[in-house]
Amino acid sequence: MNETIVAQTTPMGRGGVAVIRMSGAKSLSIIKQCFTSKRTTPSKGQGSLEGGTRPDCVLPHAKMTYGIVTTEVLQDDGYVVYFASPHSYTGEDTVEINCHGNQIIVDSILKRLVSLGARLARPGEFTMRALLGGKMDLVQAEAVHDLICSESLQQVEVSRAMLVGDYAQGFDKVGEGILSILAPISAALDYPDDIDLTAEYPQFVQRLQSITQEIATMCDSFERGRRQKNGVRIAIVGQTNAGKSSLINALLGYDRAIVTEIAGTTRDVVTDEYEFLGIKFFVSDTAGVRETSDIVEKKGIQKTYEQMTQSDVLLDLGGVTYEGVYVGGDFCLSKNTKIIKVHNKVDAVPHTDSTKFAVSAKCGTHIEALKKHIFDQTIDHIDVLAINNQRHYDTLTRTQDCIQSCIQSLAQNQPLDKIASDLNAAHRALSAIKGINATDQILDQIFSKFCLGK
Ligand SMILES: Nc1nc2c(ncn2[C@@H]2O[C@H](COP(=O)(O)OP(=O)(O)OP(=O)(O)O)[C@@H](O)[C@H]2O)c(=O)[nH]1
Ligand SMILES: [Mg+2]
Repeated sequence: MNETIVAQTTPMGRGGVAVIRMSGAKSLSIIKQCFTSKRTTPSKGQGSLEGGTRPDCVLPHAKMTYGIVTTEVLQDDGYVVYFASPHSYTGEDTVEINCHGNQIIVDSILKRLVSLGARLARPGEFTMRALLGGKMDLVQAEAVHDLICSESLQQVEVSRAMLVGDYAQGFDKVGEGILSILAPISAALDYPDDIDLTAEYPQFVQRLQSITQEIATMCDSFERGRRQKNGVRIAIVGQTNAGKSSLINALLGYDRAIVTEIAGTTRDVVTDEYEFLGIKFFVSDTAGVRETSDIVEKKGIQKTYEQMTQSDVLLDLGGVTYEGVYVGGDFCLSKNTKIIKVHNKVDAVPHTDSTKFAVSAKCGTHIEALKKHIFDQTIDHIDVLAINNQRHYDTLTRTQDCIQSCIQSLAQNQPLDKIASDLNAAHRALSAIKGINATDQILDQIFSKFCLGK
Protein backbone atom coordinates (compact mmCIF):
# COMPACT_ATOMS: atom_id res chain seq x y z
CA MET A 1 0.00 0.00 0.00
CA ASN A 2 2.92 2.35 0.59
CA GLU A 3 4.31 1.91 -2.86
CA THR A 4 3.73 4.65 -5.39
CA ILE A 5 2.05 3.19 -8.45
CA VAL A 6 1.86 4.45 -12.00
CA ALA A 7 0.00 3.53 -15.19
CA GLN A 8 -1.30 4.93 -18.41
CA THR A 9 -5.00 5.62 -17.85
CA THR A 10 -5.90 6.30 -21.47
CA PRO A 11 -5.94 3.44 -24.01
CA MET A 12 -2.70 2.31 -25.62
CA GLY A 13 -1.91 3.68 -29.06
CA ARG A 14 -2.19 7.03 -30.76
CA GLY A 15 -4.38 9.90 -29.62
CA GLY A 16 -4.38 13.64 -29.14
CA VAL A 17 -3.46 13.26 -25.49
CA ALA A 18 -2.43 10.39 -23.24
CA VAL A 19 -2.83 10.51 -19.49
CA ILE A 20 -0.50 8.85 -17.01
CA ARG A 21 -1.63 8.57 -13.40
CA MET A 22 0.71 8.16 -10.45
CA SER A 23 -0.58 7.61 -6.92
CA GLY A 24 1.22 7.28 -3.61
CA ALA A 25 3.29 9.22 -1.13
CA LYS A 26 6.26 9.64 -3.48
CA SER A 27 4.22 11.01 -6.43
CA LEU A 28 5.15 14.61 -5.86
CA SER A 29 8.83 14.04 -5.21
CA ILE A 30 9.06 11.84 -8.32
CA ILE A 31 7.37 14.35 -10.62
CA LYS A 32 9.59 17.13 -9.31
CA GLN A 33 12.59 15.23 -10.60
CA CYS A 34 11.38 15.00 -14.20
CA PHE A 35 9.00 17.91 -14.79
CA THR A 36 9.94 21.52 -15.39
CA SER A 37 7.12 23.98 -15.09
CA LYS A 38 6.78 26.64 -17.76
CA ARG A 39 4.21 28.50 -15.70
CA THR A 40 4.61 32.20 -16.32
CA THR A 41 2.86 33.46 -13.22
CA PRO A 42 4.12 31.89 -10.03
CA SER A 43 1.31 30.84 -7.69
CA LYS A 44 1.22 29.58 -4.17
CA GLY A 45 0.38 25.94 -3.52
CA GLN A 46 1.53 22.72 -2.01
CA GLY A 47 3.89 21.01 -4.42
CA SER A 48 6.76 23.44 -4.86
CA LEU A 49 8.90 22.39 -7.82
CA GLU A 50 12.26 23.02 -6.24
CA GLY A 51 14.26 21.07 -8.80
CA GLY A 52 12.85 22.88 -11.85
CA THR A 53 14.42 25.64 -13.87
CA ARG A 54 11.93 28.03 -12.26
CA PRO A 55 12.34 27.42 -8.55
CA ASP A 56 9.51 29.82 -7.77
CA CYS A 57 6.99 27.65 -9.65
CA VAL A 58 4.59 25.32 -7.89
CA LEU A 59 2.17 22.51 -8.67
CA PRO A 60 -1.04 23.77 -7.12
CA HIS A 61 -3.74 21.33 -6.09
CA ALA A 62 -6.12 20.25 -8.89
CA LYS A 63 -4.80 22.76 -11.41
CA MET A 64 -3.09 22.10 -14.71
CA THR A 65 0.50 23.23 -14.92
CA TYR A 66 2.11 23.45 -18.33
CA GLY A 67 5.71 22.33 -18.65
CA ILE A 68 8.26 19.83 -19.95
CA VAL A 69 8.61 16.20 -18.90
CA THR A 70 12.13 14.88 -19.35
CA THR A 71 12.94 11.19 -19.65
CA GLU A 72 16.25 9.41 -20.28
CA VAL A 73 15.76 9.69 -24.05
CA LEU A 74 13.21 12.41 -24.83
CA GLN A 75 11.28 15.44 -23.74
CA ASP A 76 7.61 16.16 -24.17
CA ASP A 77 5.54 19.16 -23.29
CA GLY A 78 2.19 18.77 -21.60
CA TYR A 79 0.22 19.43 -18.47
CA VAL A 80 0.69 18.02 -15.01
CA VAL A 81 -2.03 18.06 -12.35
CA TYR A 82 -1.32 17.39 -8.70
CA PHE A 83 -4.07 16.21 -6.35
CA ALA A 84 -3.09 16.51 -2.72
CA SER A 85 -4.20 13.69 -0.42
CA PRO A 86 -7.00 13.07 0.49
CA HIS A 87 -8.63 15.04 -2.34
CA SER A 88 -7.81 12.64 -5.13
CA TYR A 89 -9.40 9.60 -6.79
CA THR A 90 -7.41 7.20 -4.60
CA GLY A 91 -7.27 9.43 -1.55
CA GLU A 92 -3.47 9.44 -1.82
CA ASP A 93 -1.18 12.09 -3.26
CA THR A 94 -1.74 11.78 -6.99
CA VAL A 95 -0.14 13.26 -10.09
CA GLU A 96 -1.60 13.08 -13.57
CA ILE A 97 0.55 13.77 -16.60
CA ASN A 98 -1.15 14.78 -19.84
CA CYS A 99 1.36 14.20 -22.61
CA HIS A 100 1.10 13.69 -26.36
CA GLY A 101 -0.79 10.52 -27.19
CA ASN A 102 2.08 8.57 -28.62
CA GLN A 103 3.06 5.20 -27.18
CA ILE A 104 6.82 5.82 -27.47
CA ILE A 105 6.46 9.00 -25.41
CA VAL A 106 4.13 7.36 -22.87
CA ASP A 107 6.38 4.30 -22.44
CA SER A 108 9.42 6.51 -22.01
CA ILE A 109 7.71 8.63 -19.32
CA LEU A 110 6.49 5.49 -17.54
CA LYS A 111 10.03 4.08 -17.61
CA ARG A 112 11.37 7.32 -16.16
CA LEU A 113 8.78 7.38 -13.36
CA VAL A 114 9.58 3.77 -12.52
CA SER A 115 13.30 4.53 -12.46
CA LEU A 116 12.53 7.31 -9.97
CA GLY A 117 10.76 4.94 -7.59
CA ALA A 118 7.23 4.25 -8.82
CA ARG A 119 5.96 0.77 -9.66
CA LEU A 120 3.66 -0.16 -12.55
CA ALA A 121 0.11 -0.52 -11.26
CA ARG A 122 -1.88 -3.72 -11.56
CA PRO A 123 -5.32 -3.69 -13.25
CA GLY A 124 -7.83 -1.91 -11.02
CA GLU A 125 -5.20 -0.97 -8.45
CA PHE A 126 -6.10 2.75 -8.38
CA THR A 127 -9.75 1.91 -7.72
CA MET A 128 -8.77 -0.74 -5.16
CA ARG A 129 -6.81 1.97 -3.32
CA ALA A 130 -9.83 4.29 -3.55
CA LEU A 131 -11.88 1.54 -1.90
CA LEU A 132 -9.33 0.79 0.81
CA GLY A 133 -8.85 4.52 1.39
CA GLY A 134 -12.59 4.97 1.98
CA LYS A 135 -13.18 7.09 -1.13
CA MET A 136 -15.83 4.68 -2.41
CA ASP A 137 -17.54 1.44 -1.46
CA LEU A 138 -17.41 -1.84 -3.36
CA VAL A 139 -20.66 -1.20 -5.25
CA GLN A 140 -19.23 2.10 -6.49
CA ALA A 141 -15.95 0.44 -7.41
CA GLU A 142 -17.89 -2.14 -9.43
CA ALA A 143 -19.80 0.76 -11.00
CA VAL A 144 -16.53 2.29 -12.22
CA HIS A 145 -15.75 -0.94 -14.06
CA ASP A 146 -19.29 -1.24 -15.42
CA LEU A 147 -19.26 2.36 -16.60
CA ILE A 148 -16.04 1.85 -18.52
CA CYS A 149 -17.36 -1.36 -20.07
CA SER A 150 -20.77 0.10 -20.95
CA GLU A 151 -21.77 -0.45 -24.53
CA SER A 152 -25.22 1.10 -24.54
CA LEU A 153 -26.85 4.22 -23.18
CA GLN A 154 -28.80 2.19 -20.64
CA GLN A 155 -25.63 0.53 -19.36
CA VAL A 156 -24.15 3.98 -18.81
CA GLU A 157 -27.24 5.11 -16.90
CA VAL A 158 -27.33 1.96 -14.79
CA SER A 159 -23.63 2.27 -13.91
CA ARG A 160 -24.13 5.93 -13.10
CA ALA A 161 -26.95 5.08 -10.66
CA MET A 162 -24.53 2.69 -8.94
CA LEU A 163 -21.71 5.22 -8.90
CA VAL A 164 -23.69 8.06 -7.36
CA GLY A 165 -25.22 5.80 -4.71
CA ASP A 166 -28.89 5.69 -5.84
CA TYR A 167 -28.68 1.97 -6.55
CA ALA A 168 -27.38 1.16 -3.06
CA GLN A 169 -30.18 3.03 -1.28
CA GLY A 170 -32.27 -0.16 -1.14
CA PHE A 171 -29.41 -1.98 0.63
CA ASP A 172 -29.04 0.91 3.08
CA LYS A 173 -32.76 0.86 3.86
CA VAL A 174 -32.69 -2.87 4.58
CA GLY A 175 -29.55 -2.41 6.72
CA GLU A 176 -31.22 0.34 8.74
CA GLY A 177 -34.30 -1.85 9.20
CA ILE A 178 -32.19 -4.69 10.60
CA LEU A 179 -30.27 -2.34 12.91
CA SER A 180 -33.45 -0.75 14.20
CA ILE A 181 -34.54 -4.17 15.50
CA LEU A 182 -31.07 -5.15 16.63
CA ALA A 183 -30.64 -2.01 18.76
CA PRO A 184 -33.35 -2.76 21.41
CA ILE A 185 -32.35 -6.43 21.40
CA SER A 186 -28.71 -5.53 22.13
CA ALA A 187 -29.87 -3.20 24.91
CA ALA A 188 -32.01 -5.98 26.41
CA LEU A 189 -29.02 -8.33 26.28
CA ASP A 190 -26.97 -5.76 28.20
CA TYR A 191 -29.71 -5.15 30.79
CA PRO A 192 -31.62 -8.44 31.06
CA ASP A 193 -33.14 -7.52 34.43
CA ASP A 194 -34.51 -4.19 33.26
CA ILE A 195 -35.75 -4.91 29.72
CA ASP A 196 -38.09 -7.68 28.67
CA LEU A 197 -38.84 -7.73 24.96
CA THR A 198 -40.99 -10.86 24.76
CA ALA A 199 -44.11 -8.79 24.13
CA GLU A 200 -42.35 -7.11 21.20
CA TYR A 201 -41.66 -10.36 19.34
CA PRO A 202 -44.78 -10.27 17.10
CA GLN A 203 -43.95 -6.71 16.13
CA PHE A 204 -40.35 -7.72 15.30
CA VAL A 205 -41.65 -10.56 13.14
CA GLN A 206 -43.89 -8.14 11.29
CA ARG A 207 -41.06 -5.70 10.63
CA LEU A 208 -38.73 -8.47 9.52
CA GLN A 209 -41.37 -9.78 7.15
CA SER A 210 -41.66 -6.37 5.57
CA ILE A 211 -37.84 -6.31 5.21
CA THR A 212 -37.88 -9.73 3.53
CA GLN A 213 -40.53 -8.38 1.17
CA GLU A 214 -38.22 -5.51 0.23
CA ILE A 215 -35.37 -7.93 -0.37
CA ALA A 216 -37.63 -10.18 -2.44
CA THR A 217 -38.62 -7.22 -4.61
CA MET A 218 -34.94 -6.42 -5.17
CA CYS A 219 -34.17 -10.05 -6.02
CA ASP A 220 -37.11 -10.15 -8.43
CA SER A 221 -35.62 -7.22 -10.31
CA PHE A 222 -32.42 -9.16 -11.00
CA GLU A 223 -33.57 -10.69 -14.28
CA ARG A 224 -34.40 -7.25 -15.68
CA GLY A 225 -31.24 -5.71 -14.22
CA ARG A 226 -29.02 -8.42 -15.68
CA ARG A 227 -30.58 -7.99 -19.11
CA GLN A 228 -30.33 -4.18 -18.98
CA LYS A 229 -26.67 -4.47 -18.14
CA ASN A 230 -25.50 -7.45 -20.17
CA GLY A 231 -28.00 -7.34 -23.01
CA VAL A 232 -30.70 -9.76 -24.08
CA ARG A 233 -29.76 -12.97 -25.87
CA ILE A 234 -32.11 -14.05 -28.65
CA ALA A 235 -31.93 -17.34 -30.55
CA ILE A 236 -33.76 -17.63 -33.85
CA VAL A 237 -34.79 -21.26 -34.07
CA GLY A 238 -37.33 -23.35 -35.90
CA GLN A 239 -37.85 -25.30 -39.06
CA THR A 240 -35.45 -25.33 -41.96
CA ASN A 241 -36.23 -22.76 -44.62
CA ALA A 242 -38.63 -20.91 -42.34
CA GLY A 243 -36.65 -17.72 -42.94
CA LYS A 244 -34.47 -17.62 -39.82
CA SER A 245 -31.45 -16.22 -41.62
CA SER A 246 -33.66 -13.73 -43.40
CA LEU A 247 -35.02 -12.68 -40.02
CA ILE A 248 -31.60 -12.11 -38.43
CA ASN A 249 -30.68 -9.98 -41.43
CA ALA A 250 -33.91 -8.00 -41.08
CA LEU A 251 -33.36 -7.45 -37.34
CA LEU A 252 -29.75 -6.35 -37.86
CA GLY A 253 -30.51 -4.24 -40.90
CA TYR A 254 -27.82 -5.81 -43.09
CA ASP A 255 -26.97 -9.11 -44.76
CA ARG A 256 -25.16 -10.98 -42.02
CA ALA A 257 -26.26 -14.58 -42.76
CA ILE A 258 -26.51 -16.54 -46.00
CA VAL A 259 -30.07 -16.94 -47.31
CA THR A 260 -30.97 -19.53 -49.95
CA GLU A 261 -34.04 -21.53 -50.87
CA ILE A 262 -32.11 -24.74 -50.03
CA ALA A 263 -33.26 -26.33 -46.75
CA GLY A 264 -30.36 -26.74 -44.32
CA THR A 265 -28.32 -23.71 -45.45
CA THR A 266 -27.28 -22.54 -41.97
CA ARG A 267 -25.06 -24.90 -39.97
CA ASP A 268 -23.00 -22.82 -37.55
CA VAL A 269 -24.49 -20.32 -35.12
CA VAL A 270 -24.20 -16.76 -36.46
CA THR A 271 -24.39 -14.04 -33.79
CA ASP A 272 -24.49 -10.26 -34.02
CA GLU A 273 -26.08 -7.44 -32.06
CA TYR A 274 -28.51 -4.58 -32.47
CA GLU A 275 -29.58 -1.85 -30.07
CA PHE A 276 -33.19 -1.04 -29.29
CA LEU A 277 -34.37 1.63 -26.83
CA GLY A 278 -30.85 1.76 -25.39
CA ILE A 279 -30.61 -1.98 -24.73
CA LYS A 280 -28.24 -4.43 -26.46
CA PHE A 281 -29.83 -7.43 -28.11
CA PHE A 282 -27.52 -10.26 -29.13
CA VAL A 283 -29.26 -12.26 -31.80
CA SER A 284 -28.15 -15.68 -33.06
CA ASP A 285 -29.24 -17.42 -36.23
CA THR A 286 -29.14 -21.20 -35.96
CA ALA A 287 -29.53 -24.32 -38.06
CA GLY A 288 -33.11 -25.36 -38.71
CA VAL A 289 -34.25 -28.37 -36.72
CA ARG A 290 -35.30 -31.43 -38.72
CA GLU A 291 -34.57 -35.17 -38.98
CA THR A 292 -31.39 -35.51 -40.96
CA SER A 293 -28.62 -38.02 -41.65
CA ASP A 294 -26.20 -35.27 -42.69
CA ILE A 295 -23.48 -35.28 -40.02
CA VAL A 296 -22.66 -31.58 -40.45
CA GLU A 297 -26.28 -30.54 -40.17
CA LYS A 298 -26.73 -32.80 -37.11
CA LYS A 299 -23.86 -30.96 -35.40
CA GLY A 300 -25.52 -27.67 -36.37
CA ILE A 301 -28.78 -28.80 -34.77
CA GLN A 302 -26.92 -29.75 -31.57
CA LYS A 303 -25.43 -26.25 -31.54
CA THR A 304 -28.95 -24.86 -31.94
CA TYR A 305 -30.02 -26.66 -28.77
CA GLU A 306 -26.97 -25.34 -26.89
CA GLN A 307 -27.77 -21.82 -28.07
CA MET A 308 -31.35 -22.18 -26.88
CA THR A 309 -30.29 -23.04 -23.34
CA GLN A 310 -28.21 -19.83 -23.14
CA SER A 311 -30.90 -17.53 -24.51
CA ASP A 312 -33.40 -15.20 -22.90
CA VAL A 313 -35.69 -15.32 -25.93
CA LEU A 314 -36.44 -17.91 -28.58
CA LEU A 315 -37.92 -16.67 -31.81
CA ASP A 316 -39.48 -19.86 -33.04
CA LEU A 317 -40.26 -19.86 -36.76
CA GLY A 318 -42.20 -22.53 -38.59
CA GLY A 319 -45.00 -23.33 -41.00
CA VAL A 320 -48.71 -23.24 -40.27
CA THR A 321 -48.86 -26.73 -38.67
CA TYR A 322 -45.53 -26.37 -36.83
CA GLU A 323 -45.81 -26.92 -33.07
CA GLY A 324 -42.46 -25.52 -31.94
CA VAL A 325 -38.81 -26.46 -31.74
CA TYR A 326 -39.08 -26.96 -28.00
CA VAL A 327 -41.35 -29.96 -28.47
CA GLY A 328 -39.26 -33.11 -28.05
CA GLY A 329 -35.82 -31.48 -28.40
CA ASP A 330 -32.84 -32.60 -26.35
CA PHE A 331 -32.34 -29.54 -24.13
CA CYS A 332 -33.47 -27.86 -20.95
CA LEU A 333 -34.58 -24.23 -21.07
CA SER A 334 -34.21 -21.76 -18.23
CA LYS A 335 -37.53 -20.94 -16.58
CA ASN A 336 -37.00 -17.31 -17.56
CA THR A 337 -36.64 -17.99 -21.27
CA LYS A 338 -39.41 -16.36 -23.28
CA ILE A 339 -40.66 -18.19 -26.33
CA ILE A 340 -42.13 -16.06 -29.10
CA LYS A 341 -43.70 -18.01 -31.93
CA VAL A 342 -43.22 -16.19 -35.19
CA HIS A 343 -45.20 -16.57 -38.40
CA ASN A 344 -42.78 -15.47 -41.12
CA LYS A 345 -43.52 -14.92 -44.83
CA VAL A 346 -46.79 -13.15 -44.05
CA ASP A 347 -46.44 -11.54 -47.48
CA ALA A 348 -46.92 -14.98 -49.07
CA VAL A 349 -48.81 -17.07 -46.49
CA PRO A 350 -51.82 -15.52 -44.67
CA HIS A 351 -51.57 -15.17 -40.91
CA THR A 352 -54.17 -17.44 -39.28
CA ASP A 353 -52.78 -18.24 -35.83
CA SER A 354 -53.12 -15.35 -33.36
CA THR A 355 -50.63 -16.98 -30.96
CA LYS A 356 -47.92 -16.27 -33.53
CA PHE A 357 -46.33 -12.91 -34.24
CA ALA A 358 -46.65 -12.22 -37.97
CA VAL A 359 -43.72 -10.74 -39.91
CA SER A 360 -42.17 -10.81 -43.31
CA ALA A 361 -38.41 -10.94 -43.00
CA LYS A 362 -38.10 -10.51 -46.73
CA CYS A 363 -40.26 -7.38 -46.98
CA GLY A 364 -39.36 -5.99 -43.54
CA THR A 365 -43.01 -6.08 -42.41
CA HIS A 366 -43.54 -5.71 -38.61
CA ILE A 367 -39.82 -6.06 -37.83
CA GLU A 368 -39.80 -2.93 -35.64
CA ALA A 369 -42.96 -4.19 -33.92
CA LEU A 370 -41.22 -7.52 -33.27
CA LYS A 371 -38.27 -5.67 -31.72
CA LYS A 372 -40.66 -3.79 -29.47
CA HIS A 373 -42.44 -7.03 -28.56
CA ILE A 374 -39.08 -8.65 -27.61
CA PHE A 375 -38.23 -5.56 -25.55
CA ASP A 376 -41.60 -5.73 -23.75
CA GLN A 377 -41.19 -9.43 -23.02
CA THR A 378 -37.66 -9.13 -21.62
CA ILE A 379 -37.19 -5.61 -20.23
CA ASP A 380 -40.69 -4.08 -20.22
CA HIS A 381 -39.48 -0.88 -18.60
CA ILE A 382 -36.09 0.52 -17.75
CA ASP A 383 -35.26 0.41 -14.07
CA VAL A 384 -31.79 1.74 -13.25
CA LEU A 385 -32.22 0.52 -9.68
CA ALA A 386 -32.83 -3.13 -10.66
CA ILE A 387 -30.24 -5.51 -9.20
CA ASN A 388 -27.73 -6.11 -11.98
CA ASN A 389 -24.88 -8.01 -10.39
CA GLN A 390 -24.74 -11.69 -9.45
CA ARG A 391 -22.68 -10.92 -6.33
CA HIS A 392 -25.32 -8.48 -5.08
CA TYR A 393 -28.07 -10.97 -5.83
CA ASP A 394 -26.27 -13.79 -3.99
CA THR A 395 -25.59 -11.54 -1.01
CA LEU A 396 -29.23 -10.47 -0.81
CA THR A 397 -30.27 -14.13 -0.90
CA ARG A 398 -27.90 -14.91 1.99
CA THR A 399 -29.28 -11.94 3.95
CA GLN A 400 -32.78 -13.19 3.27
CA ASP A 401 -31.89 -16.65 4.65
CA CYS A 402 -30.51 -15.12 7.87
CA ILE A 403 -33.66 -13.02 8.34
CA GLN A 404 -35.87 -16.06 7.76
CA SER A 405 -33.93 -17.90 10.42
CA CYS A 406 -34.45 -14.95 12.78
CA ILE A 407 -38.20 -14.90 12.11
CA GLN A 408 -38.26 -18.60 12.96
CA SER A 409 -36.31 -18.01 16.19
CA LEU A 410 -38.77 -15.28 17.19
CA ALA A 411 -41.74 -17.52 16.39
CA GLN A 412 -40.24 -20.24 18.57
CA ASN A 413 -39.53 -17.78 21.42
CA GLN A 414 -35.84 -18.61 21.27
CA PRO A 415 -33.44 -16.85 23.69
CA LEU A 416 -32.58 -13.27 22.87
CA ASP A 417 -28.92 -14.04 22.13
CA LYS A 418 -29.95 -16.47 19.37
CA ILE A 419 -32.17 -13.79 17.82
CA ALA A 420 -29.36 -11.23 18.08
CA SER A 421 -26.96 -13.66 16.46
CA ASP A 422 -29.37 -14.24 13.51
CA LEU A 423 -29.79 -10.51 13.05
CA ASN A 424 -26.06 -9.86 13.27
CA ALA A 425 -25.49 -12.54 10.64
CA ALA A 426 -28.08 -10.86 8.41
CA HIS A 427 -26.41 -7.48 8.83
CA ARG A 428 -22.95 -8.93 8.17
CA ALA A 429 -24.20 -10.65 5.03
CA LEU A 430 -25.76 -7.42 3.77
CA SER A 431 -22.68 -5.32 4.59
CA ALA A 432 -20.64 -7.55 2.29
CA ILE A 433 -22.39 -5.91 -0.70
CA LYS A 434 -20.56 -2.69 0.01
CA GLY A 435 -17.34 -4.54 0.70
CA ILE A 436 -17.26 -4.23 4.47
CA ASN A 437 -14.89 -6.95 5.68
CA ALA A 438 -14.43 -8.18 2.11
CA THR A 439 -11.72 -10.81 1.87
CA ASP A 440 -8.65 -10.37 -0.36
CA GLN A 441 -10.00 -13.18 -2.48
CA ILE A 442 -13.23 -11.29 -3.21
CA LEU A 443 -11.37 -8.06 -3.89
CA ASP A 444 -8.89 -9.79 -6.21
CA GLN A 445 -11.75 -11.44 -8.05
CA ILE A 446 -13.47 -8.09 -8.62
CA PHE A 447 -10.48 -5.91 -9.38
CA SER A 448 -8.70 -8.38 -11.66
CA LYS A 449 -11.45 -7.69 -14.22
CA PHE A 450 -10.53 -4.02 -14.35
CA CYS A 451 -8.43 -2.52 -17.11
CA LEU A 452 -4.93 -1.16 -16.50
CA GLY A 453 -4.83 2.40 -15.29
CA LYS A 454 -8.21 2.37 -13.52
N1 LIG B 1 -41.95 -14.73 -49.38
C1 LIG B 1 -41.08 -14.76 -48.41
N2 LIG B 1 -39.99 -15.53 -48.49
C2 LIG B 1 -39.10 -15.53 -47.50
C3 LIG B 1 -39.27 -14.72 -46.35
N3 LIG B 1 -38.24 -14.95 -45.51
C4 LIG B 1 -37.44 -15.85 -46.13
N4 LIG B 1 -37.95 -16.20 -47.31
C5 LIG B 1 -37.38 -17.15 -48.26
O1 LIG B 1 -37.32 -18.44 -47.68
C6 LIG B 1 -36.16 -19.13 -48.11
C7 LIG B 1 -35.35 -19.59 -46.91
O2 LIG B 1 -34.87 -18.46 -46.24
P1 LIG B 1 -33.72 -18.53 -45.15
O3 LIG B 1 -33.69 -17.23 -44.47
O4 LIG B 1 -32.48 -19.04 -45.76
O5 LIG B 1 -34.34 -19.64 -44.21
P2 LIG B 1 -33.66 -20.41 -42.99
O6 LIG B 1 -34.72 -20.67 -42.01
O7 LIG B 1 -32.47 -19.65 -42.51
O8 LIG B 1 -33.20 -21.75 -43.66
P3 LIG B 1 -32.11 -22.81 -43.13
O9 LIG B 1 -30.88 -22.07 -42.73
O10 LIG B 1 -31.89 -23.66 -44.32
O11 LIG B 1 -32.76 -23.55 -42.03
C8 LIG B 1 -35.41 -18.16 -49.01
O12 LIG B 1 -35.69 -18.44 -50.35
C9 LIG B 1 -35.94 -16.82 -48.59
O13 LIG B 1 -35.88 -15.84 -49.64
C10 LIG B 1 -40.43 -13.89 -46.29
O14 LIG B 1 -40.67 -13.14 -45.33
N5 LIG B 1 -41.28 -13.95 -47.34
MG1 LIG C 1 -30.52 -20.16 -42.34
